[in-house]
Amino acid sequence: MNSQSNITVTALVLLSVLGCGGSSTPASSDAGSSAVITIQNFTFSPQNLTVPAGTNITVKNMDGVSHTVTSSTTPTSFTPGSVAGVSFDTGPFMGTANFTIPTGAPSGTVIPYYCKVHLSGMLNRPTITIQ
Ligand SMILES: [Cu+2]
Repeated sequence: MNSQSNITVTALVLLSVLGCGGSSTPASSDAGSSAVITIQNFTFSPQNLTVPAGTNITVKNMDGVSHTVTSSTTPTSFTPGSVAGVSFDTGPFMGTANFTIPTGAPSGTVIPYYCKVHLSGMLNRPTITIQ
């Protein structure tokens, strides 16, 4: 093979590689989004969870006592409340519970939540942020 045909082969290989590079990831959709909050040793994790509106959230309680995930207006009011119309409350549960963030939840909304059983006895003051 002379140098001229080497250049031609190189060009063809480059073209075919570039030509196959057209695949793209589909645009993400909020439909079917899911996320997990874990409660362990009286601590909610993650400290802040950022999710799209419409997300189904599973809460895993690893402790041997009942907890709740209950929205409030401020991190330390320890009373049920909402932010921008968004509220949730699992009620006391052991094991696993689920709730869904409303599809209309405004982007940027930050919702504090707490445990109705233990109030300030929980070790952190977590939030959910709407993406
Ligand atoms: Cu609790």
